[in-house]
Amino acid sequence: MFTNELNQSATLPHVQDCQTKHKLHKALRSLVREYQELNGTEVKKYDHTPTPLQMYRECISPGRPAVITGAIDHWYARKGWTNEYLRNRIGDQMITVASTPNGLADALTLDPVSGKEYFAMPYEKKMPFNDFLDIMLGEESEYPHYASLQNSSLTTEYKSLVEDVDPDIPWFTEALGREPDAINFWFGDSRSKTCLHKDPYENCYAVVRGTKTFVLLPPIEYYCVHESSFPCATYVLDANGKLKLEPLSGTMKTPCSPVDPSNPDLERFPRFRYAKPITVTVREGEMLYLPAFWMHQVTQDGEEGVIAVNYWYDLDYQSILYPTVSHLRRLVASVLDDQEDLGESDGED
Ligand SMILES: O=C(O)CCC(=O)C(=O)O
Repeated sequence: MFTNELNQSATLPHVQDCQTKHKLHKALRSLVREYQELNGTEVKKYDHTPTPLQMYRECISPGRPAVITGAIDHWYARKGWTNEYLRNRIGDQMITVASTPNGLADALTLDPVSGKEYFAMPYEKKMPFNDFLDIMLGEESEYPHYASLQNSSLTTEYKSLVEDVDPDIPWFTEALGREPDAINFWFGDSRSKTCLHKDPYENCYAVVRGTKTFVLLPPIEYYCVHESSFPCATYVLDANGKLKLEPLSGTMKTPCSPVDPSNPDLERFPRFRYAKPITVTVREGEMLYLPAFWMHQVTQDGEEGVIAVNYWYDLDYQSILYPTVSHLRRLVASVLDDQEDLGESDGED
């Protein structure tokens, strides 16, 4: 009788559901562990520019990050981008600057007014480059400022500086067989931080001034980052010139990971304990190769601000990476976390 009851309960849908979920959790943890055992947490270091074949075999094909020294030594920008030069060249030009009260753009943020959590986008304003540079050099400003526009900003807003760097990373272009899609110019200081996210691009990220620290997680550790969908809001100025969050109308939600990988709250995000975050410091003159879909958080440090230029190359959509990552996201979100579909958008989220 007792055995029969047990057998019956085992066939009840909610019990089956729990068992399936338990098996899935176990399987996903094995996947993460196996990848970690095979790859470790090593980041390759090159003290010279690698050949295209070396780059392809050792980094692009296995999807492993690398730090390369000496790749941008020949750029005029390396020594030539002094404050004086930048003022002469682009000082009067209007540039787009992102601002948030806490220095975190595109981040999960608790709105103190409504008590709700939003995916918060920064307040974007235009200002002359000279005024922005004054802030980077220490002039007081109420909020952090970050020149971090990502629509190939170097070739649009900063096109007077284009000649000071290479139009592509030649050995990387040859390894991949295509030209970069976008070249971005970044200028910020330690008050601004980029939260954990991933991009559908192969990324060659060169630091021209200061230091950037990346916390990296491979796409397989996607299981660990508790991605979820949140309503969106944008920072706007209120009547007193203070930043406040304004929810976006409509029902659109944006997926994002709420975990801070440098200081994870393991009670709220227990799956993060299976992750093995890799911290990489990229110094002036160095370049980071960041493979597509690797999750990354970025902080920066430098006395006169931190300048970087990065090249985004489209990933190879025919490789197994894209459908695998999409599948992993859907599996974790819809089956394990009982969430709505995260959507097909695999953009810069
Ligand atoms: O430098 C930063 O703050 C962010 C860089 C980044 O997220 C990227 O290059 O994809």
